[in-house]
Amino acid sequence: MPAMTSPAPLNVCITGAAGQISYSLLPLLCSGHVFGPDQPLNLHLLEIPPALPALSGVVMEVIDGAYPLVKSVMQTSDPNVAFRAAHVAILVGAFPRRAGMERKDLLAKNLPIFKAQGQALNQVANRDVKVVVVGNPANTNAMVLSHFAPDIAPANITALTRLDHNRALAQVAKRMDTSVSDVRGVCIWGNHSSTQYPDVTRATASGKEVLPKMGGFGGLAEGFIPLIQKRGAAVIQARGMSSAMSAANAIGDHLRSWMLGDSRIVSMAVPADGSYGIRKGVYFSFPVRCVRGGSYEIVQGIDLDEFSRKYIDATAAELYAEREEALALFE
Ligand code: NAX
Repeated sequence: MPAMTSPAPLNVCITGAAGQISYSLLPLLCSGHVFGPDQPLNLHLLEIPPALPALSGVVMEVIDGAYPLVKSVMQTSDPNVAFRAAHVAILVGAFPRRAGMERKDLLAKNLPIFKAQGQALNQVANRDVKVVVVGNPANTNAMVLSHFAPDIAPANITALTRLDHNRALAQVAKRMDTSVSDVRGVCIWGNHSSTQYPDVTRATASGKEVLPKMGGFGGLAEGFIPLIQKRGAAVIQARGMSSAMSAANAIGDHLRSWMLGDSRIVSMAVPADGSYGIRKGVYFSFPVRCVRGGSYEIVQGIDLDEFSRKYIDATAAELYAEREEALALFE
């Protein structure tokens, strides 16, 4: 019988590794849930210096998890060390939004972080590194990162809108009294912000149209759409902290679909290429189809009604404005 050889380890970098999302994400990665049960990993964990003591506790827990797939764990505060030879980079660490801060202030605080991380990725990461930006404002942070990483293909940099996608799937399944696995055709357009457009106008659940059950366009506008747009805020209000378990699960879903392929249409914020009239230069969430081996394509040919177009234009306008603000800060 031929000897079974396991694949070479994947170098997976997580930034903000001592934070709450990372704490929920690490068990999913280490157990093989995301990259497969035979895929060994080298973990590269990045934190800012004040959080390194907390990170060393997280590392002890990873070791104590005795995960057979984890071949090594590195902890550092230097992006040039953390991103070295990275195959996958999960950028969770970001400057948090404080009370009274506007989106513009958040952008200004995060720009230097994503500029420095883009430059480091460009220098030391694997040339085909797959990047998912989670830290907010995620779409525009991805745009900044890509700008400062000119040797990494822009399509290899993405931002997370899978949590919004999953929230929409779950609410449709609940209203249609069915399982999430029977729901098709849900997607998120635009920015991971309160302007995002969770689109269920063409969705089906167990083959049945969803729109009539959701109260038609009026019902969507009054109920479903604001529910999804404000779900993150509702979790913060109830829990006193932002979504972490569901965010980690969504990161796992995003990477699994991207790396291993997915028969369903999913949502990812990716570089706009002119599809659906969205101008190049922003990272925009589209419905995408992922093909095994790390490629994806924006689903084409969707006939958008006037109702959807209005929401898509509004979230695009927000991203164009964020891009202008970021470009002004580059000066
Ligand atoms: P935490 O505050 O628990 O953790 C963030 C960690 O990042 C901290 O340990 C901090 O020390 C570290 N950090 C800060 N700057 C860093 C830098 N320059 N390099 C490396 N590490 C750095 O936040 P958590 O709840 O984990 O959320 C992290 C980010 O995810 C936030 O920006 C949050 O807004 C964003 N989210 C994005 C979501 C999405 O769907 N795109 C959903 C969940 C979440 O709200």
